[in-house]
Amino acid sequence: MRIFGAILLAGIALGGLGGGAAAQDNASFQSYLATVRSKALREGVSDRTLNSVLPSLTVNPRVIELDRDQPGSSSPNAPISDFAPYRARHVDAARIGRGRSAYRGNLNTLRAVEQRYGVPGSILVAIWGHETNYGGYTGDFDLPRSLATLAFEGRRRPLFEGEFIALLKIIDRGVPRERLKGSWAGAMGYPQFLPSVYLRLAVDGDGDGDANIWASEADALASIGNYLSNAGWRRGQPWGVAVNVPAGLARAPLETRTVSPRCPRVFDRHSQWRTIAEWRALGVTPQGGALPADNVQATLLEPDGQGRTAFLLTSNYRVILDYNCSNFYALSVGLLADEVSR
Ligand SMILES: [Ca+2]
Repeated sequence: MRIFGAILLAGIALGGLGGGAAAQDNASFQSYLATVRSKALREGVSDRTLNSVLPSLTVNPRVIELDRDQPGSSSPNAPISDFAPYRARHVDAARIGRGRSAYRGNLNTLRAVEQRYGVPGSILVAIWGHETNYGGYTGDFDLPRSLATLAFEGRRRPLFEGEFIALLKIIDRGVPRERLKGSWAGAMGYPQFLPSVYLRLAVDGDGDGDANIWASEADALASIGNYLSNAGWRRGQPWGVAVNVPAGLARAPLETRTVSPRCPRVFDRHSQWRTIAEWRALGVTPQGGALPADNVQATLLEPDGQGRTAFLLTSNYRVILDYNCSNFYALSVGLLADEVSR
């Protein structure tokens, strides 16, 4: 009953955003933008950029709606589903096929990026495939409007205000405003970089002097390589390998005892680190693929529980988690990469 009451009240509050309320909303949006303006000026954004962008902005109600619909954000204890169905959806024949064409079509670029950053081309392509279906969809929200709206709405203001100011700096660098399209939450271009990530890590891959992650595949792949290298990718090491675990393996002594400061629920599912030699001694065997070298450290993840496919994961797997902190995402990137380069 109390819940029903709360929903009813929320409905009245949202329904009341017409007419005078909307005008008031717009007035407070404009006064919020004035505070952003002075912060941005202090961070070196030019008057010219601020004068051309800020007056053009209005609140985007669709973006607020999407932000409030975010799944999972309110239920940290929701049960974790199985990986197998996710894998079937994300590493399917269509995505593998398109990945192989993307891989073959960009071989020279991928070789150059791999040489420079040490990250295999297949991993770059798999991230590109997961983020935007190899450039098939990159989002068409006007990013200045989306980010200003999210910062104004305030649920995650420090994050989005910072990203909005980063976007203004990108415009200052000479990237045309009309190029700045992306997801409703501010992810941009083929690699879906947030503006702050673009400023730090986007690079020019095709040599024209412009890091155009929206339209140049070479720039996008080089930027993903730079990102992963910066996050600690170890050249020559695999991401991980599918394994069989002996039925009697004692899991309790292997359970992790550390709590990660970053997305703890994701890291909590990994075992303690052991060398591959130690895993072999415990009876863990590869499913088809080869195990990494004996001295490589790896953790064990059994995403669908005991007796199902398990994975030994190296530190490079953690680098993929740095790109997007989800075990299902990182496993599915690794598995797609294996298929793409097969
Ligand atoms: Ca370029």
